[in-house]
Amino acid sequence: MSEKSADISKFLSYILRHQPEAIGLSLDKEGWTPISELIICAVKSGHILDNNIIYNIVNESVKKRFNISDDGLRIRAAQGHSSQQVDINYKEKKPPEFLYHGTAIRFIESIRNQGLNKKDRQYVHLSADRETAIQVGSRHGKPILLKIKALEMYGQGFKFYQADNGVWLSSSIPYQFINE
Ligand code: HQG
Repeated sequence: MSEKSADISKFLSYILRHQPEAIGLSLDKEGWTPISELIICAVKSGHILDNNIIYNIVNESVKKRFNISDDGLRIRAAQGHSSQQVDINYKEKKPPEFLYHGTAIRFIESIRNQGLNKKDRQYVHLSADRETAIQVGSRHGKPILLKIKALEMYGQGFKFYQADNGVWLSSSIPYQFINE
């Protein structure tokens, strides 16, 4: 992804996950907003955006960060929200035996005390593969990989969800289900 695309992708993530009101945009409960309105609000606030730019960013995203509706008219972020406007009705799903979470070594003491919390987002984010988890952890500093006993948690009544882009979500992970 070019430098410029990366900036636009970050802008879209910020608006569609966290602060739609920063450009006067509304999202529905499922996180959707009309692409036409996104473009109008973005342009009004000084960001160059059009249909082509949006479609390119969506298609270039290896992580499939954004979904386009079947009719091609609406867009949403697949996961990662903190906006109160959004409460996506993710489908519950039985997880594999283990899921992974990458974090920074500097957080580990606090995680030992509290387990994994969702922090500013609506869910704790987990991945099915170690590589992705390590990459996610590296965003915060020297990474450490945590192995989550997901199926055991599920067996004890904890709920798991999977976003359209494959990212696993759960409300919290008590430390007893975490292997360092
Ligand atoms: C940590 C990206 C101390 C947690 C990624 C993480 C992901 C604690 C940080 C998605 C803690 C929150 C989400 C505790 C959790 N004490 N630290 N008790 N509990 N933490 O960014 O999982 O590229 O909100 O380990 O790919 O890093 O943006 O979550 O380090 O899927 O599309 O608190 O964002 O996607 O950080 O990343 P974040 P995350 P995008």
